[in-house]
Amino acid sequence: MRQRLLLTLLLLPILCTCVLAQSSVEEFKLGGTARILNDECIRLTPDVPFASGSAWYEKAIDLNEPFEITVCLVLGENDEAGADGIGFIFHPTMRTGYRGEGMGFAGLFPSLGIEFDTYQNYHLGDPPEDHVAININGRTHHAASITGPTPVSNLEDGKKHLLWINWDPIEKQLTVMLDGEERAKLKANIVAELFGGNSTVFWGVTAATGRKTNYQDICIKKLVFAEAKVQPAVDFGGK
Ligand SMILES: [Ca+2]
Ligand SMILES: [Ca+2]
Repeated sequence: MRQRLLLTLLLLPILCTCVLAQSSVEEFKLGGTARILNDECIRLTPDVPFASGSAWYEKAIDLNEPFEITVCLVLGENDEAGADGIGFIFHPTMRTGYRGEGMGFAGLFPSLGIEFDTYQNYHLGDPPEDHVAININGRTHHAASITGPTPVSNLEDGKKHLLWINWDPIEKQLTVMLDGEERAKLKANIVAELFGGNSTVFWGVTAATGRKTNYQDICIKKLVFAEAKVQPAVDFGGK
């Protein structure tokens, strides 16, 4: 028994170095209109027309290990007059795709995008409600969505909406919970099927406004992930 305890204690530091817990806004590379708001929050866009901002986590992560993103989204206070929403992007380089209705991942190949869309673009098949969807490889039309679009109640209420994105590499399952409810789930071998066997990706978050506007923030609660052992050279579009 004592031996087992000793073994556990010896193994503990090894296990702990695999998965890191980070929670600082300083660890993101900001582009466009994104600015640090306070210790916890980044304002991706101010409430003005035709703004776009991005925040990329500075280190690439290893998708062969679990990751967990716990953040709050604030999607502004303009409902009818609000746009466009917030998108999460996973991509081998730190490059933002087409923004605005493209949610920051349009045109990026290979990529995985999770969108929290607050503006109905008819030509992309957006439902009238605010919605959550998972799209891959930069295709933003919902006919190509692999999960969703799932309509949710109005997100543009000025409040913090708790978001939890969890990747389980054993079960090969990506789960998206918003305000305590499961809003998207994807069961797939993301590394093999989407990223061609490359488990090293960057992740970032983007937002934009158009003629309709909102301030849009992300507030970091807890990030748990494994840094990729070999960090790729940073290809930062910085748009
Ligand atoms: Ca939209
Ligand atoms: Ca809305």
